[in-house]
Amino acid sequence: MSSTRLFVGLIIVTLGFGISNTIYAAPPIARQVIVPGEDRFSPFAITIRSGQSVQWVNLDTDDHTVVSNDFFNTAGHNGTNVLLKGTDSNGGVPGTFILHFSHPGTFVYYCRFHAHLDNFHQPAAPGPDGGIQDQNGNFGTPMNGIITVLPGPGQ
Ligand SMILES: [Cu+2]
Repeated sequence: MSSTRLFVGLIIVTLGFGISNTIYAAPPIARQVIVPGEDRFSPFAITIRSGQSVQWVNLDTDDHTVVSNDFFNTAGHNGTNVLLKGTDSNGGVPGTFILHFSHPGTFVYYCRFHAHLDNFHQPAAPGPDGGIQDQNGNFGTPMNGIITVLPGPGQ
């Protein structure tokens, strides 16, 4: 092998390591779930691919939480119970939280401040002052959401 070919080969190997290091250090955020200035996750349901990440962003002034409903969850991250700070308790900036999903399944979650699980493991509104408010001022809908994780490339 000539020294020129060896040199070119080393550059390619070096570039290859650089690219893969970048990918593994910062998995791309595929989708965001926003908490607007009220007690709900938006959108309620999202679909991603295995290998992708979801970022929650709390734009509300109030704190919220992301709690996994492990009776139904098959996409991992069982036991998730994270405080998602609102701007009032986070120095004026939205609190954020990221989960990376590495295999297909379903991730069902709720906010424990604005929903609780009933005897059938279904989210229920805490009422009368929590959850999503309807046109009549009633808080009948619990704050919850669902992520469907489809197989990723090559799965
Ligand atoms: Cu909440």
